Amino acid sequence: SIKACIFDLDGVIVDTAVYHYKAWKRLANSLGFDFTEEQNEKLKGVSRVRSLELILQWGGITKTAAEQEVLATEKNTWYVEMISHMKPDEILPGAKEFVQACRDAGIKTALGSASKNSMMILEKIGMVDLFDAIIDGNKVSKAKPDPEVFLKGAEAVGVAPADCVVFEDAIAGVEAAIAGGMKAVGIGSPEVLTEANLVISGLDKMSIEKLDEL
Ligand code: G16
Ligand code: MG
Repeated sequence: SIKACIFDLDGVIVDTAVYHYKAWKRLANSLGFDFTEEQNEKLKGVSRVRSLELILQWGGITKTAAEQEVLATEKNTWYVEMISHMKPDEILPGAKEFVQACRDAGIKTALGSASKNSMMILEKIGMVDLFDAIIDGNKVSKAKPDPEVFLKGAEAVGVAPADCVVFEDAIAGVEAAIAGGMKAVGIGSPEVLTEANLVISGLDKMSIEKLDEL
């Protein structure tokens, strides 16, 4: 039976994609090209450095590693300014309730995010104390679909991977969960998250009973 639930942050607990989009668009525009919402979709769950590489590629621009670091920092400064205004009402429907339900049922909870800003977001939305472990971009070296972030989460809460369920909105995240020997619940559309054991539109559609069916 399931002993731990590991949650991705962006797209599962909150929707920060719009803030990433605004910050990346501002950066692209400052470099003389545009950045669309369609392109932003492809950056979900992708690390900051890799996202920048892709954006520069789409813009047909080459930058040195040192220049890329400056640009990534610039984007992050704009992004952090926006998320510093986040409020608990930005928690996605049912997310806080389901994480709490897990805790009430004796199931361990962990965060498994690519973001290096996860702590700030959790503080702003008032959910820091709902996670037994927080594993994010500051603690991992290999990006999803590598299972590192989820394996570290499982280890931190002392649960075997086979007894863990990962909640993910990105294809690479679902792949990471499966690669780590865990169950995966996709948040989004079944046509996209084909490898997931179950796909739901949001955590408001999840329940402890459904965990047992996985
Ligand atoms: C999130 C977002 C990605 C973002 C990444 C890194 O991943 O989905 O778009 O690039 O974090 O964020 P930061 O620049 O804050 O370190 P996740 O894993 O929470 O879905
Ligand atoms: Mg995500």
